[in-house]
This record gives sequence, structure tokens and C-alpha cells, in this order.
Amino acid sequence: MEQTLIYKILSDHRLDGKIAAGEEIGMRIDQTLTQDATGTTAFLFFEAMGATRAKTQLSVSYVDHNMAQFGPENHNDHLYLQTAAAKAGAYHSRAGNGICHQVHLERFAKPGATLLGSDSHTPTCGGIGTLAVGAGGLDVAVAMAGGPFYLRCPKVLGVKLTGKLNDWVAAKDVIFKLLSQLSTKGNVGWAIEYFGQGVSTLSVPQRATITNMGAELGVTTSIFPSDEQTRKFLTAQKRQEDYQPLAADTDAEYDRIIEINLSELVPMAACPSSPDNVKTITEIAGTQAHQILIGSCTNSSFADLMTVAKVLKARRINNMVEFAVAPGSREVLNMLAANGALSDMISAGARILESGCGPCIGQGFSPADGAVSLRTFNRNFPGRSGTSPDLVYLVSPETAVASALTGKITDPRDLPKLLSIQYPRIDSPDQFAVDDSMMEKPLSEAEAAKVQVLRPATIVVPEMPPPLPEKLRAQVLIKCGDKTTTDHIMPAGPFLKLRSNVPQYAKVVFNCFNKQGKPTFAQRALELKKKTTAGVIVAGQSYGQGSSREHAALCPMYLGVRAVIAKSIERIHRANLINFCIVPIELADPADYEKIEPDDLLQIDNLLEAIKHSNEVTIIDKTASFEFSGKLALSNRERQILLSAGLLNYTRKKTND
Ligand code: MIC
Ligand code: SF4
Repeated sequence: MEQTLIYKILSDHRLDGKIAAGEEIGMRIDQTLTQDATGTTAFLFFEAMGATRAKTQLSVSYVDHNMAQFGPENHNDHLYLQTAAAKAGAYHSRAGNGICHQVHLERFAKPGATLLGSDSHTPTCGGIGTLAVGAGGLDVAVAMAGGPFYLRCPKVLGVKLTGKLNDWVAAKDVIFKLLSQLSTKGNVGWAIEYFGQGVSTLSVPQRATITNMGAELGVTTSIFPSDEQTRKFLTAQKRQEDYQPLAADTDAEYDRIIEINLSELVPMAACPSSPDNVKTITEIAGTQAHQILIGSCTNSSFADLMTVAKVLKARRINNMVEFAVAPGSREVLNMLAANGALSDMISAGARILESGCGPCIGQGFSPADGAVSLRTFNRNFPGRSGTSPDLVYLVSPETAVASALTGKITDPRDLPKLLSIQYPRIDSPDQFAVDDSMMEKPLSEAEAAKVQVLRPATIVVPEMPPPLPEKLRAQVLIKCGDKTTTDHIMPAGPFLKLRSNVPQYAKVVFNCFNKQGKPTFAQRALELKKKTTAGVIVAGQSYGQGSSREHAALCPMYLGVRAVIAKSIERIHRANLINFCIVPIELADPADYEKIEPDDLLQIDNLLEAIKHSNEVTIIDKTASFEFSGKLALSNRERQILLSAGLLNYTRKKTND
């Protein structure tokens, strides 16, 4: 049968299950990546599983998120990760080497390979033809230990690209177009494959911008074929041996096709405060911009930053604008330094940040009250910038730099007319300045045996969930609306440094909904836990969108939450809930959402029975005296995980069987 590229790679890596949309399959993982904010728990779980050596082709531990180092926590984490990776035979990318997705694309990702990463933007490497999927740290730990990764085979949306981008229109505008059509919700169970003549006009970093923000659509992964552009990129990275041509079969059938004519696209922005609130720049042009930030795993490639530098050369940014640039990797930063582009940006007034996630995850650069912040990032969820309320617009580097010069949101296509700036066409370099000296290589088993893993006291081994009760009695701790993100559930910013300490971090679960002078979510949950009543979270559509952070399940579990009842739950978060033994329940009739109130006491009489045999539960709202149905939709494996009190126990049991 003619196959899509995604199904070809899935078939090549299938270990268990049937390859058909909606079926759960176990797949072999060739590569894993972890980053510091999710990596400490991943490595702690890896150790807790009794695993010693990574069994993948390669596993990389990156430090890129948490580098502000206020207090000892961050550096403690870095040292733990460095020594734990050395022990496990993994690579370790040191702080300053760059953002995991950018560096992985540059140095490791291969067409046709599978990559599992404890970060939702792992599909960035789909830009080079890797089947790359984001997951929670525990799932990545299992894959690192050589276990299969389970996922439901997605339906495939084919995006046919025709035409060619016009000057000043960017790859970012391609994904904005899709976000405007598909939105951030309702895409669970889908993956995207790009095809068509327009594909060959896009370089690998441009493709990676597009696959990166597939995460915002909520799709399982996004992928481009591997072609001459891929070969060129790999050769310039001195990795030509990793190249192989790959594409879907000519008559491959997609479950749905959307066509985008690149020639017809215009510069766009995602307006506050959701990546799908897309408008054309023409519609919002003239709005005063106070802060402009360039960087993140979406837009900090060499070509992106060279475009910015060329536009800025011999010019000054507007006086009312705060402007900063965070290069995606040390390789990019070094190249900009060597060719003078860095100096052009500094002279123009840019503040240069180290290569890392930085402001994208609220590590500094929170905008002023009421300030409009333009960012080349991928997420503008409310408050993610560290200021609440905030006004963050996501834009392309072209739009960002045009606006930095004028001080107003500016269509970059107006630059020739406004400031006589011609479009700087940046060719992909024939040779990148490859330097892996900050990437520590895996040690042999004999060398690793001598390594002492450093685990300072700020790194606390997380508690595992207790078994589920036969019958659940639970109180509604919170009722959230649609599109509740993991940033709402588990804030990052100043709290990011608590990632390795669940009891401390759990204090800020749902912090943005806490009211001054009232008990916090955590206090109410712990009070309930003392009375041996469980907690339940009620939510609208698309609960848990955004990050892969398993802390959004791990911390509520620590506080006694045993179920989430929602209109719908996003893929990675649903898997994390199951991994930490929180039952994900979707409302059979979404209208019941209106009837449930905060503090209601709910009861599920036959919870365990239902988990064993059924896909439906009857929930009694004791407070409002009504009954409603919930859907479980569990695979056999998911049932076993819940019955074993979580994935860690389940994996241990399987290993001992
Ligand atoms: C993000 O962009 O939200 C993060 C921070 O990279 C997360 C991972 C995390 O929370 O550590 C992600 O995208 O998965
Ligand atoms: Fe880092 Fe931001 Fe990318 Fe997440 S989205 S990996 S925080 S740069």
C-alpha cells in the first residue's frame, strides 16, 4: 500500500500493536532528548527504574531552560544532570551550548530516525525528516532505558505547499496561516506531513520553524520530506553520512489535505494571548511596540539572526523600544561574532542574551505594565512572560526587526519604502562553524563506573502515587475554562527553579487562579488530603495544552488529585496524568460541564471496575444531586498503568516479570 512518510517511519519502528489510525502502537526510539527543566525528574525516574545505561542509539541531556542561577538550585541541577548523563552513557550539552531543539537539529537529528524528547517542541526536528515526538520525562526515561514508546497512530493531515515565499514573508507566517485555520484545540490524534512543490523552496531551519509550532496546534508531530535541502544542511553541518532521501509514496492517501500557496502569504502575528489569535500585520500595524525579543527554538537560526543583523546594520533601534536577541545555539552565536553581525546588532542597540530559552520561559525580560511585547517565540499564553496581564504578540524575525526600527508594529514589506532597506536574502552557509566542545560525549561503561552522581539536597526524589481506591469520593478543587495550559497549572518563570523539588513546587499549582487572602489551591488540596478525600479538577476543552511538563500531573498528584474531568484533554498531558495515576475522564455530554460547580462532592462507585473493563464511568454529583457519564477511552496498557499506580511501578513490575 502507498504510505505517507509518517506511516513509513512508524512501520519501520513498530514493536507492538497494529499500524492504523487510532490504534495504540509501541515504537522503538532511536534518540532521546531531555532538558534541564524536565530532565532532573527524567533522570531520577531512570535511576528509580533500576536502569543504568541508556539503550538508545543516542540520548542527550541539554541544559538550556534554567540558567538564571538565582540561588543554588539551577547549578545543582546542572551538576546532577552532567554526572547523571555521564553515568548513563548519554551526551551532555552544557549551559551556553544552546537550546535543545536548535542544537539537536544542528548536531544529531537524522531523516528517518525516531526522537522522543521531554519537551513539547521536540517535533522541531521534523524539519529534517525525523519522526520527533514530545512526551513527559517519565516516558522519555522508559525509552532511554530501552522500552518502547506508546502512542496512538495519528491521522495524517497533508499540507500541500505550492509557490514560494515573497520577500519579507517568513516560514513563521506559514504556521500562523495553519494556526488561523486549525486553532490550538481539537487537533489531538492528528499529525502533519508537508508535501508539494513548495517544500523544496524552504531550507531546513525554515522547515524547523514550521514543525516547531505544530506543538501549538496540538498535533502529535509534524514532518517534512528529506531532500536536497536536507542534504545541503547536513553537509554544512559535516554530517553528510546522516543523509538519506525520504518522502511519502506518490499516491499516499492523507486523511485530509490543506493547500497553502506560499506566494499568497503575508506577514502575520499571533495577537494576545493565544498562538491562534492570528491577524495580518496590516490589520494591527501602527500599534506602539515597547519590547521586541528575538530568539527561542522557533526563530533563532543563523539565517533568522543574519536577516535581523543585516536590516539593523548601521541603523539604530527606536528609542522607546527595549530590544534583545538570544541566539539559538553557541554555533549560531559564534558565527555571528565571526562575521561581524553580532557587532551590527550591538551597535544598533540590541541587548545580547546567552544561547538558551531565556525570556521564552519567563527567565527575565518581563514587559512593563501595559507594554506591547513582540516576540519571535511560539507561545503567548497569558502571563507566561512574567507580567500579568500581558500583551505578547508572536511574530517573525522580519516583522520584529522592522518594528524595532520604527517603534510601531510594522509590516516588513514596507521597509524598502519607509527606510530604503532592501530584503537581505541570506543563503544557507556551505559550512557551519561546528564546535562540539561544550557537548560532552558519552563515557564508556568502565569510565562511567568511576563517576559519582552529584545530587545536592535541593533535588528531591518525587513520591510515587498511592493505588487508586475501589470507589472514588472527590471534591471539585477547581473548575477551569477552555484552553487551560500547563503554564496555568504549573507556572514557570521564578518558580522554574523548583522543578527538582515537588513538595516545594506543588505550592504554586494553579497559582494564577489563587486569590490574595484566600487559601491557595495547594492549601485547599492538602486540607482535603488530610481528610482522605481526593481532589478532582474540572475543565473545559483542550485541558493541558502547551508544555510537556509532567509536573502539571506530578504536583497535583502530590496534592491528592486523583481525576481530571474535562470536555477534552491534550495528548501529552493526558499521558502524563495516566503516568502519575490521575484518571483522565472526558465528559460524555459536554453540556454537563455547566452543571458541575467548584466544591461539589463527586462520587464514582465502581472506579476500579470501570478502569479494568469499561470505557464509561457514572459520576454522581452528591452536592447538586445529579448523575452524569464520563468517557475513559483507555488502551489495555493504560488500564494496567492505572491499576499499577502509575508508569514507574508498571515498568518495574514488567521488568521483574
Ligand atoms: C515550554 O516551552 O513551555 C517548555 C518550558 O519548553 C516546556 C517544557 C517544560 O515545561 O520544561 C515544553 O514545551 O514542553
Ligand atoms: Fe525553550 Fe521556549 Fe523552546 Fe520551550 S518554547 S524549548 S522554553 S525556547
